[in-house]
Amino acid sequence: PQQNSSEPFKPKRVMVIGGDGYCGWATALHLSNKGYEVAIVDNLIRRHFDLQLGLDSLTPIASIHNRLRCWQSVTGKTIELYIGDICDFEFLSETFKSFEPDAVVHFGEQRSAPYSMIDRNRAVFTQHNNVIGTLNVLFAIKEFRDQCHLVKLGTMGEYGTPNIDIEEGYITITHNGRTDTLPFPKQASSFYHLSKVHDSNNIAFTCKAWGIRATDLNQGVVYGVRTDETEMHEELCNRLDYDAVFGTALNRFCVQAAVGHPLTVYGKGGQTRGYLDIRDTVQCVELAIANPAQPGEFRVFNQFTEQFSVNELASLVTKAGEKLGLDVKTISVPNPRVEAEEHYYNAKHTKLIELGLRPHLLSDSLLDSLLNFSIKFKDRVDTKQIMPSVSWKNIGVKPKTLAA
Ligand code: NAD
Ligand code: USQ
Repeated sequence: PQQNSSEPFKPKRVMVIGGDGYCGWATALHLSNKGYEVAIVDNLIRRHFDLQLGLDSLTPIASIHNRLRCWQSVTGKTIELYIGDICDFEFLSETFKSFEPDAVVHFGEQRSAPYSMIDRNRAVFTQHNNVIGTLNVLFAIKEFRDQCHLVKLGTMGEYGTPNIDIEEGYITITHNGRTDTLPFPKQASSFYHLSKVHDSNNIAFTCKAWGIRATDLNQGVVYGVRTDETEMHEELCNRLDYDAVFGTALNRFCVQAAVGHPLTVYGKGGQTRGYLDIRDTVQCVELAIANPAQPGEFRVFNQFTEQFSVNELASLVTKAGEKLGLDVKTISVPNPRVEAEEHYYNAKHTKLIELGLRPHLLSDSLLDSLLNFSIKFKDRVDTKQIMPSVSWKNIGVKPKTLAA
């Protein structure tokens, strides 16, 4: 049944698409722990990418079925599971009709920039999977659950690195004497990051045309692995990627330091991005759900807590590693990407703070804990997966297997 739009909107039932992944798993448990009724929707394709490319998480991860059985035995709480592809509209319709979500958190995309730049096939897959998946979610909301709030994971990378301050979604411009508030210009720099721009445009349009309520969370790079809930049992442990395709900057540097591999700074290392602790990812999503967008509103939040250059991260990890007796070196790797290596960067990020976010800033203790965590699992590291092998310039139509 459709919800009655005259009643105050208090979300209780949350569908987490991509709930078997890094951000989604932590978030699904957090929301379940906070008393929401949670369903995970995932086609497990991320586990399949790892098999195809010969990669693995630093941490051993249980199957989604064992993860959920464990969660129930530890907390007594049940999380529903729907295994399937959101690009399959029939499957998605059934999950909507069966679960009747008040909010959908959509993490379920191919999220690696290097993956999208391996070859033509991966570029096309990434844009198809991400753009069509999101379009299907929008149609499902319109058709089956028109008051449902879409909380969509976007990326800070949609904005690129302009030579002006980055606003939260919109910028007010005066042009030839007239003034308007317009979407902030987008300059994404991979087929993956571009898929998020296309998603944002589709969501903005359906908010206007159909009255969908949506929040686009332009998230920065996430680091860390532990959250209160994944700490409860070893079978609830989250994944931690350190390879050059799915591993992200700070997580990779901690694992590199733990195994004695030099830190891989690409190019000049002045590349600056917004970063946040995974404990803040779950907090931000919870805040967005608890304070829904209005019908027809397309809200954009910049979801990160601090900005760092790659050189700054390398120096922080070097210092933290030395305290643990590690000898940490840094190398400059020829940049496999096409991106500015020295640039202005100042991105606003106040809207989530205004909603009550209390950030976990990057501290010595977090670096210490992430380094110790990496040391604990260092025998699982395949050092062949550390150096980058995907080049933005050399992408072509020939299918690649990416043997290290
Ligand atoms: P992840 O790859 O660990 O998880 C994504 C999950 O979505 C996987 O479990 C995968 O199987 C599932 N999925 C993908 N396509 C699907 C489909 N068509 N149908 C059903 N399930 C599908 O990624 P993550 O790091 O958890 O990122 C989650 C979201 O957050 C992504 O949208 C990503 O763009 C965004 N994000 C991540 C980061 C980061 O640093 N990890 C930073 C900013 C934004
Ligand atoms: N970098 C290095 N050395 C490394 C790895 C990365 O110098 O070993 C540099 C990259 O060149 C880039 C920066 O660090 O300039 C960030 O790279 P990354 O791989 O950590 O992150 P990115 O490719 O931007 O993608 C990640 C997630 C993606 C999310 C994005 C947020 O995989 O899903 O959208 O972070 S953002 O960067 O804000 O767009």
